[in-house]
Amino acid sequence: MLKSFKIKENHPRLVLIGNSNVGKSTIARYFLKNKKLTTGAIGKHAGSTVSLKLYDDPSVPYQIVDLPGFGAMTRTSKDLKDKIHTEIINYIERDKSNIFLIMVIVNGIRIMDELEKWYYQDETTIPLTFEFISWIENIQLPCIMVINKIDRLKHKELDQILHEIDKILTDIHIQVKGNISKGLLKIFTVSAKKEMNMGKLQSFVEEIWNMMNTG
Ligand SMILES: Nc1nc2c(ncn2[C@@H]2O[C@H](COP(=O)(O)OP(=O)(O)OP(=O)(O)O)[C@@H](O)[C@H]2O)c(=O)[nH]1
Ligand SMILES: [Mg+2]
Repeated sequence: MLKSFKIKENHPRLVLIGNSNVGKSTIARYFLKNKKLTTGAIGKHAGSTVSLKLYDDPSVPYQIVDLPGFGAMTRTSKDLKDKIHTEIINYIERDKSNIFLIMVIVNGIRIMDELEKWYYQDETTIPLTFEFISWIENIQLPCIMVINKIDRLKHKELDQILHEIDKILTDIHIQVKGNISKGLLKIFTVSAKKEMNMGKLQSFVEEIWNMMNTG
């Protein structure tokens, strides 16, 4: 599926990764000047983006890679999910030198259910999102975690989510770096749809972008 996508040229890229329906395409749209580039990519049905999309907007200094959702897809077999998972990892490894930041996006409305299902019922497994963050740390790329759809959450619910995420990160020995280096740098809580905290997210991406370019 992703094999048709061949990246040849050297160009800096911002990579968006996360389960289906978390809002990757909506976030990509926010970062693009030419909003038409995402036409048709934002869908109500989970799994609407089934292949890797590369957004190349001449007004943005980097390209944006919108990766296919790796889970929770309807009408998707386990084999296909595993294949997508492998393709995502292969792509990142292959394109590592071009990637200046990875955004790991989660759906704030669903994250508690996911933690419940994957973590608290069976303490030997961690949700795929955290598996990815851990893997990104190991390959020494910078990433941020973005909790989206906070417009649908009460303050108390968001606090609880942040508390639980903090706990799981501690359990898997991942620290939020808070400065510009490798690994998990920061956690953002946003609503891409209602444009809540998106300015903060954009400023941070710009900050990293500037750091990378001034050495
Ligand atoms: N309430 C709310 N809905 C959102 C937000 N961001 C995105 N959505 C909605 O969530 C749905 C999925 O958004 P997409 O941007 O298509 O998500 P995606 O991660 O690209 O999904 P796939 O391509 O299927 O993997 C759409 O109906 C969006 O309008 C948000 O901040 N709040
Ligand atoms: Mg999409």
